[in-house]
Amino acid sequence: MTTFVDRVELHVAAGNGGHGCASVHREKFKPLGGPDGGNGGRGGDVILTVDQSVTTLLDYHHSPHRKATNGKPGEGGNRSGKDGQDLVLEVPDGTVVLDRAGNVLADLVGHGTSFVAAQGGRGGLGNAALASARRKAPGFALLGEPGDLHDIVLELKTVADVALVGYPSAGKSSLISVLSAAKPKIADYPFTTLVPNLGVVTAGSTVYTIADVPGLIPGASQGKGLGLEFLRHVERCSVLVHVLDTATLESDRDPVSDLDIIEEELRQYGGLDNRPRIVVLNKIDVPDGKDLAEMVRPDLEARGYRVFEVSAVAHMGLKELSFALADLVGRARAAKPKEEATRIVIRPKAVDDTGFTVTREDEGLFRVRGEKPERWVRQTDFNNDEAVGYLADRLNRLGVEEELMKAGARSGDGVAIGPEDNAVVFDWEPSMMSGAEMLGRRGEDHRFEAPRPATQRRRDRQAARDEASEEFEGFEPF
Ligand SMILES: Nc1nc2c(ncn2[C@@H]2O[C@H](COP(=O)(O)OP(=O)(O)OP(=O)(O)O)[C@@H](O)[C@H]2O)c(=O)[nH]1
Ligand SMILES: [Mg+2]
Repeated sequence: MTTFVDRVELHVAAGNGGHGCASVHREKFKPLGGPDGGNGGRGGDVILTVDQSVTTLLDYHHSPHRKATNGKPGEGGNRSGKDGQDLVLEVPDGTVVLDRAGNVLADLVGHGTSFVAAQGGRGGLGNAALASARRKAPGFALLGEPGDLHDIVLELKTVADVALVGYPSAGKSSLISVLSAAKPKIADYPFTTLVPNLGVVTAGSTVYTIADVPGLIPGASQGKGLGLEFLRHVERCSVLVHVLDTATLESDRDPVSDLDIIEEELRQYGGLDNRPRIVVLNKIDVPDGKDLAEMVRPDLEARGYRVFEVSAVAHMGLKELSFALADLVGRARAAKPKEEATRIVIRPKAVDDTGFTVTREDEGLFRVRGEKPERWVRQTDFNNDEAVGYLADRLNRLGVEEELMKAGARSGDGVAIGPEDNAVVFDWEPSMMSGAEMLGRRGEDHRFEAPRPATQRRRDRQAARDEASEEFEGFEPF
């Protein structure tokens, strides 16, 4: 059974915003007391947060679809809808968040570090909030916006101070088991370790973490053995330890050439050159091992390595090793800039929402892109003529109409607001976008639809307006 997962694809859905409410206050003897529809609640965010007690992404492997709750709709009597609840997903320290194209969105290191992976939709304003001196009794409310939907990849890069690298069966897991309280699997066949092990070592007053990765063999960088994939778990370590086997019986191997081969694989992987390294000659409890260790020691020291002779099984040389590591870790920590004491919350970059663009796409088709116009379109209930009129007013005030005019749009041309696969298309009429009409949504090809003649459109709009105003007859100004 899998118990460790270090890469998952996760589908996160934030909550939708609740719709605003269109309602009219009613009281005895004062039947139409003015708009009192409340705002919809905000949809919940999906937030990733580092929890140091979590060590694997296994949970997300089993259930990769996660959704925050929706905001509740507003209600009459000026009651706002409740906000949706944020969904907090706990991830291991060192989780990297990527988009599907492999771009890094966030690198979550340190307990409590958070990342908003999907932002909840805004709630729609109710008609009470939409009332103004000019629009005293709006007969419409804004729709809640859909929450973000994202496919993301989580990749774990273990955060350890010290990483052990070496051939299979060199004794890496054995070392972790005697230096720390961790109890990784140990056996006399290669590739016992299939996933990294993590242990906590206390040496004097220094506490540090130590991790191993599955054994490396020549050609690992070409995918031999378990390949170099697991080396990402040593990327964050500050000290590298070469664990060399002095008791192997393979004729073509010896500690020095083992070291050269592992170094070559590390070089192929890249990015680890600046880590301080030490060499551990393991298994000196075996008589031949001790002899071999003594033989190769000068050679290794001549290459600039500090060399430790140990036996994981017979507990020899461990204290010296663990204090030397503590010293190196301490120096590395001192050299690092102080970590922020406060929790870091990383939010996706805010999109520039100040502007919009108008492009001519086709004969008689213009496209408007921009954060605001697109949001406003999402907030609009197209079954409500007044709501559509309000949208037109907002677009005009932003200057969309002016830009369309400059771009050469003429009465009757199509105007699409939004991306190609999810746009709302209007028949455009200068300074009269009210009564605009949606011709196609989501994949329908609006260009095949024959626009109605302008006169017909005008008549339809007038009819709709008459209908709408009838509803408000007898309204008292308030
Ligand atoms: N005699 C002796 N045997 C050891 C020593 N350290 C480890 N071994 C043995 O070597 C074998 C491999 O040990 P592991 O700790 O599983 O080696 P590893 O480097 O983690 O191997 P992989 O996980 O396969 O990469 C086991 O049979 C251990 O008992 C030692 O100091 N002396
Ligand atoms: Mg192992």
